[in-house]
Amino acid sequence: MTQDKSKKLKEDKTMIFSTIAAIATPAGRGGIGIVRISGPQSFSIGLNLFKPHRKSNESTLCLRFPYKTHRFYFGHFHDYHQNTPIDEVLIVFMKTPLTYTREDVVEIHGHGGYQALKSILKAVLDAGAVLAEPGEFTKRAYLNGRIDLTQAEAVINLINARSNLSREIAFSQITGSLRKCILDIRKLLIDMMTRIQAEIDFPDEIPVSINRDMLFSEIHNRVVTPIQNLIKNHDQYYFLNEGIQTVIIGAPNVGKSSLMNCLSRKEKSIVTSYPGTTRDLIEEHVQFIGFPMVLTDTAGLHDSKDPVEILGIDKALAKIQKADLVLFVLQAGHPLTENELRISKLIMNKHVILVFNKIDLLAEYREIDLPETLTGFKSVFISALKNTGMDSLKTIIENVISQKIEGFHDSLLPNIRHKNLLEKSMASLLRLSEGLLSGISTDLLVLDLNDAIIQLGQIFGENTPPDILDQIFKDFCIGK
Ligand SMILES: Nc1nc2c(ncn2[C@@H]2O[C@H](COP(=O)(O)OP(=O)(O)OP(=O)(O)O)[C@@H](O)[C@H]2O)c(=O)[nH]1
Ligand SMILES: [Mg+2]
Repeated sequence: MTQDKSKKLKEDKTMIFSTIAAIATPAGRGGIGIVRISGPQSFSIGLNLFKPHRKSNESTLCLRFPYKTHRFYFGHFHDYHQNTPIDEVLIVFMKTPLTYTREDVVEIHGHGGYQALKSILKAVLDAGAVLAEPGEFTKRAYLNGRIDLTQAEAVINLINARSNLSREIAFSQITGSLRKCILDIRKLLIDMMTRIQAEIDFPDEIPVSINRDMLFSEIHNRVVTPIQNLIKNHDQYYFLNEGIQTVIIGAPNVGKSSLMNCLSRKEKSIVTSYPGTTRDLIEEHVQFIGFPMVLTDTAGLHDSKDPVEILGIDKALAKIQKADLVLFVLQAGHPLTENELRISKLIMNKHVILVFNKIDLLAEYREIDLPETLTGFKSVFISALKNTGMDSLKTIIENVISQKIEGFHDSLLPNIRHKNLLEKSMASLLRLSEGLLSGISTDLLVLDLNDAIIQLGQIFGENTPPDILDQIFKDFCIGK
């Protein structure tokens, strides 16, 4: 452990000395629910409040503490003040260091109702524990050195994973894959630093000065390229957890809200025969081939004088800018109006699917001329009213998603915090590379190298400022 890390650990000692507790399972009714305790007093609290149904007859166990570690025991959990039974529970005592937090941990598995769990928690708090902050168990796991910051962040990603792929990536990160990758890159930089430093400190003892060309290509191939790949992974996959932003647009009354309802299989948007029904943005989360998608229904785009509608149209226009995918709804068999031609110019540079709706009103298939701005886009014919053509539309959407994720077989996925630090270290490395080529003095090279090493270290939690740590753990749920 580095000096800085041990200093930080000392600063957090006051926190570590307390014993924390929280309900670890989601609120609401359930078969079982768990109260978790961690810290130096957790065993004595559990011992005090739990009364086993059968006394242990294991001769090896100490009489004062008659439980084996990591074993379940059945019995009653008691109120602290009255000493009356609250619930029938299973309890497990887990001795440090083989625990989630690396502290002594006790878990009480009671009945899942909120009142039952609240009573257990109250007894534990009355007995001396303090209520845990969100993410405090994981924060302790980090502060006690069991996991690094990338692994702690992966815990929250795993809990929040909305697609199978994001779950797989989060799990891989929990096992330390990203940490190892960054550590390897950083180790290379530290080795370079040692070589350069040796030349500065002992110029007479180093027979040949460092080969700057070799150092340059080493930095480029073994450091800059892997960092660039990590940043690319982030950019390609940012939508894994966020969801692919898909916006449904078109002129008023073409059937945008009807399409929204078909795709989300809900009566999400109001549908009427009056043009201008939808005013606000209406969002719904759906899944396509295991990927989350945020569908947004919008106000019909046209030249409106109605101040309320104008606000809705402005919101729709802003949403188009941010969208990953645009579903442009048009009426099948009808030539594009002037208004629709104007809309088509807004989406020229977007990923667009042309959705020709209301085919049920056409007696026969009629092709229409498309403006040049729209000819490159895939199109599909549907009837949102009759729910026909949806499978073809879904297939096209799935192809768009597949294209976006094509070539991604990597489980290394930096989050936005990691990406920012990777970019900062890249900037230092680029300065270093320029310095190497322009023959800058070795002392100055060391400064840039050192910056890059520090920035990479912050990814897994070395010298990470306390406010950043608070920010990371604040997003956790209580009990994790
Ligand atoms: N025949 C037929 N009518 C449809 C179809 N889809 C929608 N409609 C009808 O068209 C009218 C407008 O539908 P909406 O889904 O509200 O259209 P919109 O584009 O959301 O309209 P605004 O919110 O006003 O911009 C309603 O009367 C729908 O029942 C379709 O496929 N065929
Ligand atoms: Mg609508």
